[in-house]
Amino acid sequence: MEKTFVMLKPDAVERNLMGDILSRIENKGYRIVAMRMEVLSDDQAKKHYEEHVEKPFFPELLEFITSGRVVDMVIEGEKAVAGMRKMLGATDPNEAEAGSIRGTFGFSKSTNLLHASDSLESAKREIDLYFTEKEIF
Ligand SMILES: Nc1nc2c(ncn2[C@@H]2O[C@H](COP(=O)(O)OP(=O)(O)OP(=O)(O)O)[C@@H](O)[C@H]2O)c(=O)[nH]1
Ligand SMILES: [Mg+2]
Repeated sequence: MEKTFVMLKPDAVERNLMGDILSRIENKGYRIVAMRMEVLSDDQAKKHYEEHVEKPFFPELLEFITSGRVVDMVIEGEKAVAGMRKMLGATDPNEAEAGSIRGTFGFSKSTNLLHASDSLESAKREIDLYFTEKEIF
């Protein structure tokens, strides 16, 4: 069993896609271990996306990810890290597989609905950023 970190981004919440996305995750058989809605501070967003802070697109990413409510989640399941990335689809929704979440609902690379950890190592780091050990049993 693996745990991974997933975040519904402000566009997913704003567009009332929470239910659709959560039911896909549940229908897949993954367990939603922990979940919280919040508005990220600049500081939290910089920690979350630390590998992108120097990238040219970072100011746009920072503005977007702090622009509204997000939903932080820990998802558990067999091979859940790679499995959730597959469910998301490619970063650019216009290149994402048709059946994926981004491929189904998304249309813009900068507002692509959700985030999921890209490796077990990132999952551990990101889960620790958002949840305490006590919350993720
Ligand atoms: N405008 C713009 N945004 C980008 C570009 N590359 C990445 N981003 C944004 O930055 C986010 C993080 O980039 P990556 O970590 O490479 O992509 P990802 O892992 O599919 O997306 P996340 O799950 O959000 O981390 C993406 O989800 C995009 O919204 C780019 O070239 N231009
Ligand atoms: Mg990423």
